[in-house]
Amino acid sequence: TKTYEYVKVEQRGRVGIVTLHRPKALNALCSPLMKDLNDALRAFDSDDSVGAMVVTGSEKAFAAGADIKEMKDLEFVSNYTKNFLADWTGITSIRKPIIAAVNGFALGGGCEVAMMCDMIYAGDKAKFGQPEIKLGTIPGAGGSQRLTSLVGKSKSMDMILTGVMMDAVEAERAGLVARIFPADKLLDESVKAASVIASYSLPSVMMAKEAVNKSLELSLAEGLHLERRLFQATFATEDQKEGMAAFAEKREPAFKHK
Ligand code: CO8
Repeated sequence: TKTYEYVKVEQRGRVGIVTLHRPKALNALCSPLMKDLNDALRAFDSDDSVGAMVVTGSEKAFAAGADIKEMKDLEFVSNYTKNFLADWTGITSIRKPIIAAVNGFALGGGCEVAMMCDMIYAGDKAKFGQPEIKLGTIPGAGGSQRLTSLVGKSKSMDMILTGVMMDAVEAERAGLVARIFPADKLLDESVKAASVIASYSLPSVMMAKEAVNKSLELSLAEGLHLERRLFQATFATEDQKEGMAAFAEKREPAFKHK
């Protein structure tokens, strides 16, 4: 496995784990860290022995945001001509499922990276926030868009306009977080869930992810059309035959991911 400066990678069974590792700055997302994160996820995405991924940080911080010290002297013209932040969206082109396992702070770009993943599992001490307004700026990597579709307009406005943080319980109640675990169990539980996903037919898992993500962009009619076509397409896989035969024969399926 390749090694990186700002992330650690590990594979457990069919699960690829990427741990953000910049402890001195609470995993502040400097450009080289974002490059390492994207490269590590892409490597797992194209690795046939991996079926799902977990992205995590440390117990104190998932990530405390974009690197403020790196960002503070940037100017509009170079932001625009170099399209600052455009490369952040690499995570959203990963096609296998990604669970964000969030302990501690997920602030600004950290919260945005977590929301680019497919679901968020939180440790019970996690804190989510979009505090950019306190720095004289606004969310720039999807905060105003993804947060609003996850928690609704009023809570999104509250977080983005006041900079107030949400704790794990509130974030779960609001729909930002899928499940909460004790902080020290979070990674193992996230890997366990990712292993369950990775045990299922990979083409169907990828189609399911694609269908859910498209629901956020397409009209209902277009979304239902896409879903029905993808559903029909699963019948071209050996795994659909195996899954349904196993049910009829009262045995466990043995998926081959094809
Ligand atoms: N950028 C750079 N360095 C950081 C960041 C950051 N976002 N967050 C923490 N650090 C550094 C601190 O400067 C400190 O370094 P040093 O020891 O050299 O002084 C070290 O990490 C430890 O931090 P603290 O001493 O502050 O730790 P505390 O436990 O006292 O506080 C907090 C923890 C509350 C998380 C605090 O560090 C904090 O408020 N951090 C900033 C949070 C923030 O404002 N995040 C939003 C950033 S803006 C953003 O994300 C814009 C997104 C737009 C898209 C992306 C653009 C690239």
